[in-house]
Amino acid sequence: MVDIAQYLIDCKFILVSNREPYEHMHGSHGDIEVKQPAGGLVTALDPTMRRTHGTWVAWGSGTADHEVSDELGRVSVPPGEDCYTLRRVWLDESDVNGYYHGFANRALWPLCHMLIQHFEFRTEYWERYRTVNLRFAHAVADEAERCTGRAMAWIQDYHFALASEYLRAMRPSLFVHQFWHIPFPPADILRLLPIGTYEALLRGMLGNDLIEFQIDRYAVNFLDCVDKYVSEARVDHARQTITFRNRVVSVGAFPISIDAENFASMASSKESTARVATLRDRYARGDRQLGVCVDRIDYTKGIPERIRALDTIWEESPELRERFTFIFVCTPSRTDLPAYNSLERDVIQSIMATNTRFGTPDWTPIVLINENVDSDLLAGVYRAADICIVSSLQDGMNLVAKEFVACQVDERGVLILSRFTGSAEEIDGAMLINPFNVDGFVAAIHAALEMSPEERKRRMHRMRRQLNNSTIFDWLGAILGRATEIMGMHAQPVTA
Ligand code: ADQ
Repeated sequence: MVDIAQYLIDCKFILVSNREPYEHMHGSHGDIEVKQPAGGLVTALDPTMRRTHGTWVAWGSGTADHEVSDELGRVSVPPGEDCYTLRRVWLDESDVNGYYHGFANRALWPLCHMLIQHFEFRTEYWERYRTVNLRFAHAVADEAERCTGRAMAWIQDYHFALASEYLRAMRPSLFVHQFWHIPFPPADILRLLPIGTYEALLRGMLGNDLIEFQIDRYAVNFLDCVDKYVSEARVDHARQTITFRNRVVSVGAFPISIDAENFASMASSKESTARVATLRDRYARGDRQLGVCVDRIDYTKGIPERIRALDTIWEESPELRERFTFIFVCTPSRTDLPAYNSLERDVIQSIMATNTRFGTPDWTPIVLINENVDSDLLAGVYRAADICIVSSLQDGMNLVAKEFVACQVDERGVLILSRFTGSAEEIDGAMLINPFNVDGFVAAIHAALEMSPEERKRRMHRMRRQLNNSTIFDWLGAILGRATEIMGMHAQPVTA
C-alpha cells in the first residue's frame, strides 16, 4: 500500500466534504451515539487523517453534534482516540434546502449527468449555495490560519464549486485542490444555467490550483467550458492547464477506486462463504443463474431501464423464466426530493408487476432488498452472483462495478456495464451496454447467461488484475503526489 502520509510531511492537511466522517446522534435513552457513515471515501480518508493529524471540515449534521463541539464547531475524532480535528460547519434548514437539496441536488446533479428533465434552477438555491460555500471557506481559512507552516486544502465534490475562489481571496498562498466525483457536462449543457451563473461557477472552480476529474472526458469538457465562457482565461488543451488571474490551474483525470483487498477478504470470510452456499443453493442450483444489482435509488442509475430489459427478456424468451433470478439491493436516497420519492415508488411497483406477470409459486423473478445493507453482506451477494448489471444513464465512476469485480474471488461472474460510466473507460473485460437501447441491453443479458465458464474466468481474471493495480490508495497517492509536485513548483523562485 502507498504510504500517503509521505506526501504530507510538514504540511497541514485540511479536507473539506459535505458529509462528516463522524456524526454524534442522540440515542433513544438520552445518551449520545457516534455513527461513522459507510462509504468508500470515509473508509479511505479516515486512516490518512489519523496518520497526518489533519483537519476535516464538514457539515455538522448529527442531532448531538452541537453538544460535543466547542464554540467554533471543533471536536477531536475518532472519539476516545483524538487523532484529528473535525471542524463542523452549521447549516440551518433554509441552508440545507437551498444549498444542498436545491442548487447541489436539483440543479448541478442533473445538469452534470445531462438528465436535464430533472434540472431546476431557483435564485434562492444559488444564493444559499454561495452563502454556504463562503461559510465553508471561512472555516477552512481559519483552520489554515492556525498552522505556522504550509497547508493544503482538498475539497470534495460539486457541493463546493465556489469555495476555492472565496478561499483564494482570504488566503492567496494556500494550496487548494478539488476532486469532482460526478461527470462534468459539455458546454451546451452547462449553459442551461442562467447567464452569469455558469460563468461564476467556472470562475469559482478556477480558485483551485488543481482540479481532479474521474476521467479525461470530464476534464476536457471543463477545459472547453472555460475556453468558451471565461473570456479572461487562457486554456492550453494539450497541457490541460488554464492561465487565470496570473496563476496556472492544472486539470487532470484521477479515476477513483476501492479498497479491493478489503472487499476480497470480506467476500472470502467464513460467514460470506456460508452465505454464498446458501444463496447459490436457493437461487442457482443446476443450470439456474443468479443476477445482482446494487444502487442508491437515483434517476441516474438506470433502474427502470434495467427492470424493462429483464421484463422484456422474460416476455420474449419464456424458456428463461425460472432459469435466473435477480436480487435488487437498492437503498432509498435523497428522499426529501419529490423526483426521488416518485422514482422509488415506480421502481417498487414495476418490480411487483414483473413478479406478478412471470412469477410462479416456486419462483420470484426479482427479489427486492430495499434497504442499506452492510458491506460484508454485500460482499457475499457479489461473490454469489453469476451476473451483475450496472446500467447507469451517466455515472462519474460507479464503484459498484469495482466492488463486484473485487468480490468475485471464484471468477464466475459476468459484469454487464453501462458504457456511460467512468468505470467503463477503465475496466477491460466487462460487457458494455447502452441502457437506452432496449434490444442491445436484452442481447447482452442473453450473451452473459450463455457465456462459457472459461470465457467468464478469462474476463474476470483480467479485470481483477487491473483493479488490484489501481485501488483507492493508488488514487490517493496519485492525487497527493501530483498536488505536492505542483505545490513544490509554486514554492520555487521565479527566474526571469
Ligand atoms: P454514487 O452515485 O453514490 O457515488 P457509486 O460509485 O456506485 O455511486 O457508489 C455507491 C456506493 O454505495 C457503493 O459503495 C455501494 O456499495 C453503496 N451502496 C449502494 N446501494 C447500497 C445498498 N443498498 N446498501 C449498501 N450499500 C449500498 C458518487 C458518483 C459516482 C462515483 C462515486 C465515488 O456518482 O460516479 O463513483 O461518487 O467518486
